[in-house]
Amino acid sequence: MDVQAPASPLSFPAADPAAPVTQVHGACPHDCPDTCALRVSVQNGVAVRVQADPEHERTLGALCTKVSRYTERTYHPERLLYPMKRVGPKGSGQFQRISWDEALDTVAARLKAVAARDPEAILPYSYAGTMGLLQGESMAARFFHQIGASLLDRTICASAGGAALAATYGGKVGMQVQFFAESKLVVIWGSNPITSSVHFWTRAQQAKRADAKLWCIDPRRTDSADKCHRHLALRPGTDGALALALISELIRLDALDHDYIARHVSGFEKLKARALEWTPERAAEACGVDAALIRELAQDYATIQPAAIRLNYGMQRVRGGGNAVRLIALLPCLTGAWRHRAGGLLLSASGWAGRVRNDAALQRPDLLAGRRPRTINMSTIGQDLLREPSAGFGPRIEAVVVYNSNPLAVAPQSAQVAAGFQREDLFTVVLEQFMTDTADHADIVLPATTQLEHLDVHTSYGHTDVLINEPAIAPLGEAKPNTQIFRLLAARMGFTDPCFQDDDEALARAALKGVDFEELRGRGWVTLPIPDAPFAEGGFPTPDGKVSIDAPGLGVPDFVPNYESAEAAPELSRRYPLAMISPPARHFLNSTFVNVKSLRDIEGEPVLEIAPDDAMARGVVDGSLVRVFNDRGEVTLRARVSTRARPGVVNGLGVWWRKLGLDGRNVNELTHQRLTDMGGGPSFYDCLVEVRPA
Ligand SMILES: Nc1nc2c(c(=O)[nH]1)N[C@H]1C(S)=C(S)[C@@H](COP(=O)(O)OP(=O)(O)OC[C@H]3O[C@@H](n4cnc5c(=O)[nH]c(N)nc54)[C@H](O)[C@@H]3O)O[C@H]1N2
Ligand SMILES: Nc1nc2c(c(=O)[nH]1)N[C@H]1C(S)=C(S)[C@@H](COP(=O)(O)OP(=O)(O)OC[C@H]3O[C@@H](n4cnc5c(=O)[nH]c(N)nc54)[C@H](O)[C@@H]3O)O[C@H]1N2
Ligand code: SF4
Ligand SMILES: [Mo]
Repeated sequence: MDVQAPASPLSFPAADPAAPVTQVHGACPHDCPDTCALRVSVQNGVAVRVQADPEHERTLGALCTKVSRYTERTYHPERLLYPMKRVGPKGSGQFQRISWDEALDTVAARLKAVAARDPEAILPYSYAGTMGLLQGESMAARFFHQIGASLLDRTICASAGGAALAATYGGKVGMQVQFFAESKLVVIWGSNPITSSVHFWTRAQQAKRADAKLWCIDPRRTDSADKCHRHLALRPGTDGALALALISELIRLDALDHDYIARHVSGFEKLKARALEWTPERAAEACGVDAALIRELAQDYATIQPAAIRLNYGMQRVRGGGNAVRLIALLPCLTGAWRHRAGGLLLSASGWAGRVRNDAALQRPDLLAGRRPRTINMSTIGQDLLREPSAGFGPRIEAVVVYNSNPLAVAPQSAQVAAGFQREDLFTVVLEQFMTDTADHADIVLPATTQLEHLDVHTSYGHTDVLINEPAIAPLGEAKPNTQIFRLLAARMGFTDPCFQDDDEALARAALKGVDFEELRGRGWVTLPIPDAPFAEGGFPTPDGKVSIDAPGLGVPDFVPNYESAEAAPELSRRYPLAMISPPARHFLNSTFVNVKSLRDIEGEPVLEIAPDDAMARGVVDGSLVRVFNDRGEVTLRARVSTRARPGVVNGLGVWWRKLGLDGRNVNELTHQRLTDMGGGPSFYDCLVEVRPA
């Protein structure tokens, strides 16, 4: 099946090989902790190469395969270049080109009509298609605040872990990534950095060459796990049990830094009582691993210093994700690993940059003028689009404006998401670069620029630099930056506040506080002044400066089994005995790049990895098609019989576009909309299924 975007009548300009080459500072816009600095080479108005900025230390001289092919994405023959209106049924992908005037008038008229009845019936839906502060959430937020539209809780990725870090450390703060190179013990936990954070992986390799021991804690035997000394392949969602057993072993071995705990940790006695109930044997049973392996990890963590944990969001996409992150985050506090700059933990560094971001200036929440619209959780968009008006919920959602996101592919329980977006009475606007599954359901599609065509400012959640992205080329076709689209819509809506006239240059200058904009522009990035070992002497950003174990309103963290597990749902687990996780594919970024043919060719087809014994028991042979199903739906995938899958767990890789899959669906057909224990996040990896030959 191929993408059904209307053929573009415009061919892109060709570079003149004799023309001089200019180089432009860029920043990778993608939702990736590495936030690389780009150097874009331009020849007579055409971007000819996108490379790593060799001077940016964090980028380490190289981009990932995906983004080194960014020009293929920008000049993709299926780029959306004109506004379009839908002429066939929702989801059919039948569209007709219209003028910007017609598109803007149509959208403004419909939004005005809905807002006149109830502004909360309008929902903006966005995520991290671009992480840029301007094209992400600036003019768009102003626009929806002025309307008084429903607010969106952006939970789909990291909110359980984020809430857990905030409860424990007081913010999303952690080690600086470059110091992992000096660690002697590197624990890679719920993370596959060769895929998802290749620049961190380089640091881990540097540490390994300097004789560090590397552990990987992941149900899947990933490429990264293969290259670590030890791999602990636990069942999905059992990280909390493992962390409790590690704490109990640290206590038993007396590997605690009593001085650090006394001065910088509060609530340890209560945790101690709970942890001591978790022998390695008990945790081994919950995690489905050997108790000796848990003992070995505890022994290493107790004795090898400096010890650094690279935690990633993969492990918090389960019911107990928040509790598990809280427990793991305590480990370096109990051993005093934070005393060294190469010790501690990194899940997210975004809290550091949060100190210089001026989100209020960009997003202008004051435009709400005292109104307090309801908040819709983006992870339950399926059920919320289908909800009737009620006292608890408010009005039915009548209009959705999607930008920087592809909910049809990425949101859980796709059957409901699709049914919601297929509602005939729903007015849907999608700002996109491509005709995604979501754009197929739009009434109006508005063409957006890519990173090479617009200005932006970036912070990072994996390092502590801020970057600028200068436009390298003019917008292609009639595409416009998100900021400009919302500016034009604001004018059509009759909004008169002068903030709707701020141009991108003004927004860029307002985006950060305490950062010299000329310096940022001159070099392409600025490094924030963060201490090398930020918590060597405590000073966590909690109210009392201490690590909080018995957090207010939360109590002491505990192991919380998955919603869909033998412990919590024995009957369900008899019918659907396999746990499915759906981690990222290396050559896609969530659902972005699935339509870039050279990258899709590397990934091949949507696969399901299944362990040899599980395959044999079901008559599944390697390379055959399988039907993966549960009570919510089914999806056809290509079976890969492999020890990359542990017994009892199947791995459905990557977020494929539904229409580029094998049966017009993807793995989110099987996931559910129940939320994590903290932060209201989705529990994508808390999902039971059964598998049969197709
Ligand atoms: N190439 C590529 N890079 C990406 C992305 C992508 O899609 N492709 N996604 C980006 C995004 S949005 C994010 S949020 C970041 C971080 O993205 P993450 O989703 O954290 O990605 P990974 O580093 O692949 O780590 C997930 C790992 O967690 C494992 N895992 C699943 N369940 C569990 C569990 O219960 N416990 C433990 N211990 N491990 C578990 C998976 O097998 C997988 O190897 O990466 C970003 N980088
Ligand atoms: N089953 C399963 N589902 C998952 C995950 C998983 O591991 N398993 N991972 C989850 C995670 S961690 C995340 S973060 C979410 C990601 O969910 P999303 O943030 O929705 O990510 P993408 O699928 O990359 O979609 C981003 C879209 O934004 C568009 N875009 C990019 N730049 C711009 C721009 O400047 N303007 C406009 N208008 N559009 C732009 C891209 O073309 C792309 O279609 O998915 C989640 N879904
Ligand atoms: S996706 Fe990540 S590794 Fe690739 S260029 Fe962007 S920031 Fe760098
Ligand atoms: Mo994410």
